[in-house]
Amino acid sequence: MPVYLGFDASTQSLTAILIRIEGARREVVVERSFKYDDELPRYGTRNGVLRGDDPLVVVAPPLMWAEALDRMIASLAAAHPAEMAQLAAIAGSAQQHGSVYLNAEAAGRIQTLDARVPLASQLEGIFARVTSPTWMDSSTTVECREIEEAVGGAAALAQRTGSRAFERFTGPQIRRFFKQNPRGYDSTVRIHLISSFLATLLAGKDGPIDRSDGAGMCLQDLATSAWWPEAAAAVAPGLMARLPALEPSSAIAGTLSSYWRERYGLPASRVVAWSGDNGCSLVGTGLVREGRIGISLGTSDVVFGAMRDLRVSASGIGHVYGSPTGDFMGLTVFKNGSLARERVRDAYGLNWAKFSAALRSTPPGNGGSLMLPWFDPEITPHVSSPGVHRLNLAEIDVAGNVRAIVEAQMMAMANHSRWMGVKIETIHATGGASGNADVLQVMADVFGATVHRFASGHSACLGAALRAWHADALASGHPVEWDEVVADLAAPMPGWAIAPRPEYVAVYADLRERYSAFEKDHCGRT
Ligand code: XUL
Repeated sequence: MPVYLGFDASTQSLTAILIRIEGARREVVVERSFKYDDELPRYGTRNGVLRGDDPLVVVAPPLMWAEALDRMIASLAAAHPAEMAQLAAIAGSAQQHGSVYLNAEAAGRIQTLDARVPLASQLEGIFARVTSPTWMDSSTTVECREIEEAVGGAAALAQRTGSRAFERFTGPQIRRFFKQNPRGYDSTVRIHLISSFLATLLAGKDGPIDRSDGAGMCLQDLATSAWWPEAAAAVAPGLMARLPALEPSSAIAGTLSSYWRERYGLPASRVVAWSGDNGCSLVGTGLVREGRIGISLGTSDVVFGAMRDLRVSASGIGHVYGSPTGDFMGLTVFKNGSLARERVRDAYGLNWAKFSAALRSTPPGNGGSLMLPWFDPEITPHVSSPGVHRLNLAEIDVAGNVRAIVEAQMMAMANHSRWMGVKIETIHATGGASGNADVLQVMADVFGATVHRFASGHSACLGAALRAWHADALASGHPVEWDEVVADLAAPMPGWAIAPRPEYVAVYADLRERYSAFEKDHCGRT
């Protein structure tokens, strides 16, 4: 009975899910998660990241992600030895865009890890840059414009790679590093995404970047799934030689290296290419065909959906990435997600139960009160100077502010995802806040759509475990169709759905227009 392991190295935590597949019987046997701040306090992160004086710079130590992986595998091997002994394949998901810079020593060290010594102490000194820029970083506006200009403009870049240049994308981040620290760039021999870095550690050799996560770099020709040399030249000299191979998401990166087998008594499982969290969430919410959309309410709030044919966002607001299924996926990403909800909760000394009660005690539409919840610089719409703006809303109005932030997030998602061209009738909701039915009721009313949710909010991690199964079956010569892969474990909770209430859908149709105008008043570009 094969067992498959999925990881999700998200912004704030590492999650692992073990699934067992036995004919038509599929089950989640283990689900385990820890926050980096709690488990690994020595790295000094807050919500998984490090911030300095410049609010636009948001980084994290790559060594922390490596140590987290080592600890998680240690705890799984200790607590579930029987299941781990049957491990056929491992795949993973990671926050997108973040990059890891390895020096000339790295490949040799990773290949010859000593099973008697903990991983992190063996990796010290292999990084050409000790902190990695994360997806939350928005310090590269200048580099974005430089890259767009060099390849013939934002529209040309979007047409070829699926997105115009965004501050958090890996290409602009690499360019900024090259400009600010040319010696550091010179000493870099390999630049990985967080996903491919973690796959590399498991396989003990250089892992590929998968075409889904690779689309978040401004460097991949989306139609051919190959690096685009002109974009690489626009980012930094000699970049092509520093990039790993680009492979389909089902590629096998290698076999679990001797470090893991000897240290934790694991079998020679296949290591499948890791991917980005949004591609993995697409699989983990069963959205392998075009039609329905998913909304992930996590550190980032993301509207996403499968796309059969490449359709780029004409307004430049959204993205097209590769889907792990081999098709494409459309996304619109919002930075002020769960951390913004927490800022409001904490500002008024609430817990989640009281936050929900405040939502229930206020009318849909909030009597016309609005908030722009830009606690951090925002991705959609583009806002580089953070600030919270209120209209007809007193800061001391606790319940009004709670409703205002949730409505703002839902209205922004509904308005800015129109480019995806999907008539939204059904939403698959996932991520931490999808456990909150009052938040989902606002979602249903704002979108005018029925909302389904899942037994676990960890859809990216589940998607990674399902990808491990799919890739292992393919590599073994017994491929399983995607519809079959997601049929059971990635199906929404049966008998549970939140329907939109027509009288409030009408209220929001009007309020969405007013929200859009309020937004335009407060940002230069939408
Ligand atoms: C996607 C994005 C975020 C991160 C966070 O483009 O920036 O969703 O992947 O997890």
